[in-house]
Amino acid sequence: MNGAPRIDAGRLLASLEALGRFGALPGGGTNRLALSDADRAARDWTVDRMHALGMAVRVDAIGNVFARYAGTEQRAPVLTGSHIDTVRTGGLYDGNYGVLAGLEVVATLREAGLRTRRPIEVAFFTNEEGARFQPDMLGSLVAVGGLPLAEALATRGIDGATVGEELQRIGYAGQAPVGAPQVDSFVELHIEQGPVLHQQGLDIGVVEGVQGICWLEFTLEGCSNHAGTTPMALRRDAGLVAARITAFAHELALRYGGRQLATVGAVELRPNLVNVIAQRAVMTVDLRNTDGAALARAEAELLGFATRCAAEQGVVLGQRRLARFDPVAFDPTLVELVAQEAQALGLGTLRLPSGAGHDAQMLARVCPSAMIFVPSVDGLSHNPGEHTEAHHLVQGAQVLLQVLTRLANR
Ligand code: HGY
Ligand code: MN
Ligand code: MN
Ligand code: MN
Repeated sequence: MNGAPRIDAGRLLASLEALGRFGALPGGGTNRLALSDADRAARDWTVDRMHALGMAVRVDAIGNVFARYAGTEQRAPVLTGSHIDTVRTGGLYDGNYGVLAGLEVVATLREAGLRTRRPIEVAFFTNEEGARFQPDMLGSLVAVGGLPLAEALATRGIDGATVGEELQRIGYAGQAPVGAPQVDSFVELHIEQGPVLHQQGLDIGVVEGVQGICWLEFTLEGCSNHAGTTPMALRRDAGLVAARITAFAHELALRYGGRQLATVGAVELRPNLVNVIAQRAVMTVDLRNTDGAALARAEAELLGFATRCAAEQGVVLGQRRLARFDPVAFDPTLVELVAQEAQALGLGTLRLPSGAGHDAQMLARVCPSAMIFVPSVDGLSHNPGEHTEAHHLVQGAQVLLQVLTRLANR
């Protein structure tokens, strides 16, 4: 174990519990949609902690927040961080852990009177989840120049408000310009959100990349009619087409095998009444694959099926892409550095791809990036039961401290 200072376990764990207060669900877990009142309160609390650590804080025009712990030299910083927005059924750790562990690293270095050569910056990015506004990773995508700011600000969420309106409302329409941050490297610490590390009894995931993501929204316009008088052959049933697309997506994933995944997470029927044939259905399909070409084939096949099925039922199909990101591979040198530091601590490691999307997927476009995973008990996430054992949370933060220190002293 080299002379690196040790993470303060109690302080880290207490900060995770404290942040979990904002948007806390009655039975446990977190509902903190991006730019909601709960997100504003969580942002304010996190910025206060950044200031308390003597960090210089800036907010950019899409609401990303960056806090800098000055180095001994004026050079491009090493960046870490993640997100603090959650899905409606979130846990304590998805995103929050990477931000608070970054602040714990700074607190530990500061207490030890240590400064690295390069500054260390800790960030949280806007709307990583993509639950309220699509696409996901919106803030980091704009930060790296992947989406024009004006287009992002005009994005209307599932509740009708735009990103720009909500940033103004909660006071996070920042002054700092957006556009590829001048950073040396980016390292994101995150829970795995899948079952692999926990099943194999390992401690650290050395993440080699992030799989591709495709989010589609289908709008199906049929004809509402009486459930008791309309012969089956005369129906234009939007609900039937939605159900068939759902079944097709599931079977397509099984047929493709490998790491192909398909999820229909949202379906809304109108008028949504027991005795009325559905006039309208709006649904989403989430496709993922580590193989970019297979993902493109799956998307094309699904669109073809939806088109045919809607036509057969006399239903008008509308479609739009909500998100589309190719798989990314992280920087091999940084990936190796993560493995070395974890193994130097005697931790069990495994190299693996990330199933979930992350801000690192965007930062990898502009600087060498890597991720560190810690186990998720039973792989549960996007669920209030999301859990990571305390010793894994502390070990992950210790690995982050040592990786950041090595990078910031390069
Ligand atoms: O959808 C995802 O993979 C991430 O949680 N935004
Ligand atoms: Mn996350
Ligand atoms: Mn998530
Ligand atoms: Mn363990």
